[in-house]
Amino acid sequence: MTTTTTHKQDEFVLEATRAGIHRPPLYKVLLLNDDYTPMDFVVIVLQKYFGMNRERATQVMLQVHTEGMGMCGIFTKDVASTKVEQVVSYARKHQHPLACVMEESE
Ligand code: TYC
Repeated sequence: MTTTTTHKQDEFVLEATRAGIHRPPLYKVLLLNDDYTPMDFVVIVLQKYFGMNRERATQVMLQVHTEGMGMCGIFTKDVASTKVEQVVSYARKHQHPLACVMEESE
């Protein structure tokens, strides 16, 4: 029973390999709260790097502020990594400690 299931899964994996149709692993980009970064600055970051309108950016910023963390979006690895670099670099340029991280999303 277990053997049959495993075998069937292997066949699907092999099929996917041959056809080149893997889903790429996806990564969440998260903003973390801190006590110093101004709220307006976080709203600007969410609009500038994550294409949110002002209303949505304000909602996400307030979620981060009250819950400690919030999601900016889900991206492929390279895109997530670039967003994290851009956000951190922009925050440091303006001397804010804003933290932005990525984590694999199942
Ligand atoms: N907690 C910050 C403040 O009170 C605002 C803030 C929100 C900072 C979201 C970081 O990711 C963040 N000024």
